[in-house]
Amino acid sequence: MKSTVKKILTVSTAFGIGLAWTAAAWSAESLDDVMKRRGLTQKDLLAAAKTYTPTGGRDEFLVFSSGGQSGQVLVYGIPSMRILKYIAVFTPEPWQGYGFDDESKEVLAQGKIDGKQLNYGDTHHPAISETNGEYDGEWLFINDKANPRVAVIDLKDFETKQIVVNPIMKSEHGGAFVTPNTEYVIEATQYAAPYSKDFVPLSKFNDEYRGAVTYWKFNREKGRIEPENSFSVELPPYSQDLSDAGKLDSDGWSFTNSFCTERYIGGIESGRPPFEAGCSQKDTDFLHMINWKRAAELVAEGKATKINDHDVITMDTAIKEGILFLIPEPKSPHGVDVSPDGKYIIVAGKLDTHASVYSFEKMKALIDAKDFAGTDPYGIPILDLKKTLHTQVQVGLGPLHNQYDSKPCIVYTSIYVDSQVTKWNYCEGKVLDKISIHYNIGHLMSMEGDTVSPKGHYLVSLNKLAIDRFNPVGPLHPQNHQLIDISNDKMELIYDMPLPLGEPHYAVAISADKLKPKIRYSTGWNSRKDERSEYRVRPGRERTEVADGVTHVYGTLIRSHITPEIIQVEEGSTVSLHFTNVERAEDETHGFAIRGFDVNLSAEPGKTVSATFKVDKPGVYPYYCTEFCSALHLEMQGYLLVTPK
Ligand code: CUK
Ligand code: CUA
Repeated sequence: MKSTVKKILTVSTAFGIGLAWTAAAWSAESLDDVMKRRGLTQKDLLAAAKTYTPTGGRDEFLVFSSGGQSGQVLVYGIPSMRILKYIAVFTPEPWQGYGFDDESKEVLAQGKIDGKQLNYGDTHHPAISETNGEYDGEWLFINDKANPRVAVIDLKDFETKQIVVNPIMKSEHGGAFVTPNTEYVIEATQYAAPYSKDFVPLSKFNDEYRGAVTYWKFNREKGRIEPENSFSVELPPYSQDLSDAGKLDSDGWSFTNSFCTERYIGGIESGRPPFEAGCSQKDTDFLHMINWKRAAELVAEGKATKINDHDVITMDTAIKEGILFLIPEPKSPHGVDVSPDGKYIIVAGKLDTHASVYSFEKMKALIDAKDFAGTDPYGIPILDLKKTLHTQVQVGLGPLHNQYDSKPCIVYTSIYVDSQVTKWNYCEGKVLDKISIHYNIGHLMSMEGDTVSPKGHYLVSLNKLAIDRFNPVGPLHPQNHQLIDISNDKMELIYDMPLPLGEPHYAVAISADKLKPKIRYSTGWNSRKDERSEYRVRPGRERTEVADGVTHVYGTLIRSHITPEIIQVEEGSTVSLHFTNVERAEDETHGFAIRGFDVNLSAEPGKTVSATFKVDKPGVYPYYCTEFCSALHLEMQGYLLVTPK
């Protein structure tokens, strides 16, 4: 062995490790042959070299992408664009046992609405926890647009730990965004609705339908949101949209834009035009500016009103205390993105070809001087658009979202209608470069691009349509994530990745070295509660106990036994199986499946998982391990015997 290695080394030193030599030595085909056969250009090769990751190689960045209507989060690497994991969040997912074991069912049950179990979500905006405005790689949050909820995912094990249901919203969109030290996770309404659960006629839209921004208090030590310490600020029934937290200069403030400030409520039957026409009567909508630090103090001072058992700062209080302001923004805005230094807020309006750069300093000066241009129908002070603008730049048709570069003053804006990305300088207000993408870009994402120190290098265009980019797989196409090299003056498209899950909205990318996921759990761990499981058991102590009419089986999983191998109960019993994977080896996950009970467990090393179900009928039910874990994997099985009464 040693001498072979030596020989190769000697040879390569003698001839030089030239490309031609390597290709000739390791493959019958030359690089030229492959290029000819596959019709590749030099440019393609360069792109391949920028993304190809040899076996065992690692990625520089990890991406957490929303999975849209799949209710999940997708994890992939950059630059390889290799998919690494789906994280089940609002949707049951059997591979992870999510929604199939008792522990994770409890998490999903936290997300019940009006007592009803929901089996999906519409995930839009993932947010990584921050310390001093930098991603710290500890937690991930994501919202559910369809059923206003926010989930907490632990980046130690990439598992969903908590779901909180918004107590006052019926529709949301502007979440999840975090404040610079993850004090709060922000969630903003989309379509206004009454806070109460009762019916309120549309004729009372202006008076009783409301928007809001909720500030979910995150307890970092516990790694959980504390609903009891969270609060909301009441907003008018404008359709609120994306939000962002201020940072550095603008820390303490949050920004939420809106559309349809006409408060139009549609109705073709009544002879009125449809929503899209009714919502386009004015030239501008409103950017909401909220002083959340002061708002939190007001709550502590007892100035909030309890609505649905939740602290709400009413508009009247917010106006009186000077924590809520409006600024006109070009019609139908979408993204609102605070610059890395916190000095500027860039808003892109879908119906305007311009992106507007607001100056926080100018906004603050007007507020301090109480220099307002008037109020809205609810008495909220409005700042003058012109007086708050730093500049407006024509970036293309249908600008949506903005992401920042590591180079100062550089921002990238997604251009939906033109299917382009525009690179521009927001300090000087000039366009620098444009690149066409395929097709219909929504969000875009640069590396750590929404933090105080973006990392540059790459940009991903998250496209709504794939059309002809991949082999056809029926009328429902995958989405297309396109990787763009932004390290040079000109943007360069280097990879297309199909995303066969749901519509990706936002995604966030973090330097891979900031993530420190664990390899195994402490033995007997309830991963969803982050504590030792009351059902853990050590090898040799496996047993069955009957308590309160439930047969508890305390079992273990290790190559290549399921202990116990025989479980015998009487028909009509409720069984509660608890399995602890007592492996210490990396990646030795065992599964547990049994016929007919919708039970499918995933027990990663150290984890204790449970399944409780009723056995109605006498019979023989084989069970087995679902992971091909060793040469004796098929022997990892047993029988549940249900005897007649
Ligand atoms: S949204 Cu989908 S492209 Cu929910 Cu952030 Cu803009
Ligand atoms: Cu354990 Cu197969």
